[in-house]
Amino acid sequence: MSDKVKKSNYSAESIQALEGMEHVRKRPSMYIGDVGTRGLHHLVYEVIDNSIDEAMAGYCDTIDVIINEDNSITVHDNGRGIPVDLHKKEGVSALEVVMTKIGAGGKFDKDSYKVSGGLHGVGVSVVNALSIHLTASVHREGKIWQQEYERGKALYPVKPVGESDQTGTSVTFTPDPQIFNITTEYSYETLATRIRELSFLNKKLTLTITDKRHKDDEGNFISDQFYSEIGLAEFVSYLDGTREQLIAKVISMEGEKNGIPVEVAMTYNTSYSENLHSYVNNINTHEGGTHLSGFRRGLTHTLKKYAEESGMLSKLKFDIAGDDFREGLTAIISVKVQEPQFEGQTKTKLGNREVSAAVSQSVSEMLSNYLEENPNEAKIIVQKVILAAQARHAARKAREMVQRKTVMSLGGLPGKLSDCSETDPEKSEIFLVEGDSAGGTAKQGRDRFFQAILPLRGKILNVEKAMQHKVFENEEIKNIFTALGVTIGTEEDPRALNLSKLRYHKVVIMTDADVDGSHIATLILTFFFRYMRELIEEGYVYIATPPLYLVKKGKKREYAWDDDEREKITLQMGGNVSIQRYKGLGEMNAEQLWDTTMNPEFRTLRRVMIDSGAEADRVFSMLMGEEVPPRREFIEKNAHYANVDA
Ligand code: 0RA
Repeated sequence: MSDKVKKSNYSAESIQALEGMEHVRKRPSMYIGDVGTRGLHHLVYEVIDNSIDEAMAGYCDTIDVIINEDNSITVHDNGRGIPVDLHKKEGVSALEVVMTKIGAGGKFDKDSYKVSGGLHGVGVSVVNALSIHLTASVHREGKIWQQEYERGKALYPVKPVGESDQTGTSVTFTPDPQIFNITTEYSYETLATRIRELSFLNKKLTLTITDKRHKDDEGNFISDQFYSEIGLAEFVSYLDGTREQLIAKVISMEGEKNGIPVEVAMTYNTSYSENLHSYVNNINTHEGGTHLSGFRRGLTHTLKKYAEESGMLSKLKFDIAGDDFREGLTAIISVKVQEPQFEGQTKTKLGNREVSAAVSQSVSEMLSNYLEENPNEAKIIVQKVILAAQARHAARKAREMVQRKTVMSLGGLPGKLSDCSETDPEKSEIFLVEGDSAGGTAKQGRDRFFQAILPLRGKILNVEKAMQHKVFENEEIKNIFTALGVTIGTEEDPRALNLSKLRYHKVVIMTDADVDGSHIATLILTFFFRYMRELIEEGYVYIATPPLYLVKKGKKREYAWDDDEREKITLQMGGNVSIQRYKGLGEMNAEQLWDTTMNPEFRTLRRVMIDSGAEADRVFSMLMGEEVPPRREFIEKNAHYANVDA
């Protein structure tokens, strides 16, 4: 490559960098969520994250955060200092690249845990772009290096401004009021809360926060120092401080599975509530995700197994449910994932499928060791679980007695409907199941308290091709209307759909995971789209996702939802496995169907949404018209993962 070409490449790249920075200023919400107080505080977290990365790499043990008098923020760390030497590809100082190039980040070390995908990890350059002024100072190689920026643009090349026998990085930024036009005022409490949390999540790291805007009565700045010697266990004690503990010491577990570090701390208290918090790369995953479901599965499995083997359940006449294992539980689960995929409404739900099994196995191993080594605590926990199960059972019986009467007196429900006893639509679900045999399995497998089953005979009428009166005369369709409690006609409009008596807020289409099943699902969706469109628009319609495979080896059993997952599990089990392909729901027994597809704790429901009514209209008429279409693809493309947590 000639020099000339190289030069033009550089200028092209610097133009790109500039465009990147301008894009951040044009669309700040795309990078930091919003430009209100949340986004404003997010800037600080972003800068701290970079220092935390340096701490996680083992080079930094102190991070100081200062709210300056003028409401600017300084974050200082005692790490190695961001490199200041020439970045060969960019032709400027590495520091300048980190500060001005969107997506460059500070992550030169490939094996650090990138915090990409969520709100964090967008890079300190984003903070720079959204600051009216920023100063970066690096103590490194005996000198203090400095560069300043205005709205992301460097004011001069990196230069030495003094001598230093220390190393570290210091960033001071002033958020741009043009961007944060509601407020640029920082809240000490908000920042301190996050910093406290970070200290629990990163043990042996000293974090301080100082507010130079105010002095206390003795003339000192308000300041807090956070340090956690043992991390998550202290977090749990902190959270459970006012609750009566069942076991003396917080259970603390640390392990790694398939390259995923898993840390859990948990305890039981005398309350009836569940207090679970989960983190991925230090980010609070409010919406949960695969790590959380993996934890729940590991916990349930291990405690259940221990309880059964200990003989403590021998007198119990009913089953123990997942909830029973978590009554009075306070737990924190923290995982580190190399390339996290964040999903959900607030992008705080972990989507990585592989994490679920890693966490569940890790938790199972660590917890069974704990139970073996601490038989007294184990006994206390199992007793608590049994008590929870008994209480739940008694409460359910009482509710069912009352509700059975109301359901009977209602009358008029289709004979094929196996209704649930719950009468609050918000808590009720109905499964529309293909065929009587799968319907029978679903009926046995369900939780009859809140799950109803309506079996549908074979292929329901293709409403796209049928005249309206045929649709309303159709037995299956009449059954769906009456089961759902949906009528046509309101006082204002005799032809309007009336959802006011809708009996279930989750209407779940559960069909075989094959082409025929997809076809039936599409027929039902077509009917909903044409005759009960609001049901979809209100977010009540879901598609169940039964697994495709059961992989077995010895006593080990794992389900797989696609071919990749099946291969992964096969490898994990060390090959030589037997694989069962589920051709239909009917091949699963009731327990398997519950475990994989119906249990709110472990299932994935996909909520059907209409992105564009016009496009949906086009697709349905195309799909259900004369041509034989790729229905399966359609369903997969159009059903979005729903945020359904237990
Ligand atoms: C990569 C390499 C090196 C330092 C850092 C990143 C670093 C980044 C940040 C961001 C905030 N504080 C930081 N501290 C360090 C140095 C590599 C070396 O010295 O060889």
